[in-house]
Amino acid sequence: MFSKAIVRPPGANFATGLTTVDLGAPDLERAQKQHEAYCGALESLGLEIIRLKPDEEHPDSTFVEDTAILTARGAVITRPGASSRLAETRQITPVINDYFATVHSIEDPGTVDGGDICEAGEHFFIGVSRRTNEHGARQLARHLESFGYTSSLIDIRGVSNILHLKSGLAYLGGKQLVLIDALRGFEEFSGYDAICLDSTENYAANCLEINGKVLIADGFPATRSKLDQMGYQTIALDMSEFQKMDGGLSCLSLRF
Ligand code: CIR
Repeated sequence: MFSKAIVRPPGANFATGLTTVDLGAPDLERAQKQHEAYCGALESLGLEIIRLKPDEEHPDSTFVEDTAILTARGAVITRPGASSRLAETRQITPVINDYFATVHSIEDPGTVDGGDICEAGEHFFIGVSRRTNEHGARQLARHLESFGYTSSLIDIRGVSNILHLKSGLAYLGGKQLVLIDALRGFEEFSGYDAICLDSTENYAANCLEINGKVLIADGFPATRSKLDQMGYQTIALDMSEFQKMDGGLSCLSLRF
């Protein structure tokens, strides 16, 4: 169960952030409204929202998930793989220190983006990507081991069209994963049940199980109905402006 979520609304410079998708420039006002609706959904699931101020120096800082890995046994401050995002951790560290007794950090030359880290109960999948390098992945694996968790590294550098591991993977509890086709072949997922997505709905893979419900991006009816049919209670949220900046549902919060 989660009780809190750290969020940071998008700042005035949001549209100047990094993106690899060609969906046009985001509309700030719409993004702010979508962010508010996201916070409202988290509140409706019982989470207290820790709302940080927009950070006008870092246009991607609304994607707070990339700056830390939070677990029930301790936290790890990351070292984001994009140089324009490196200093975001300076702002998040004091907030994490307020809530966690044990806080480790990823050190140079390691890089880790939180979007590459998928918690699956006692196990963590760590994506090695264009943002998370092998140094960072191994450092994180050691920190997680010191907390008593196991982990496996998933090299997604050859998988096209996903920025982070969780752009194509979600864990819904038990043995249940949501997976895009391109990730199905990894043997690390073989002991799990996978909900596989229609290729036109890959963006919906970044869904978020919170306290018994599943947040899903709006506009992906096949995925939503698959989840509904399996008995999940879904809440659909409009994510259009964040999608334009390569962001998904998970990246907008740090949950613990
Ligand atoms: C970036 O490229 O870093 C941001 N525009 C998007 C980050 C998305 N983060 C995530 O999926 N965890």
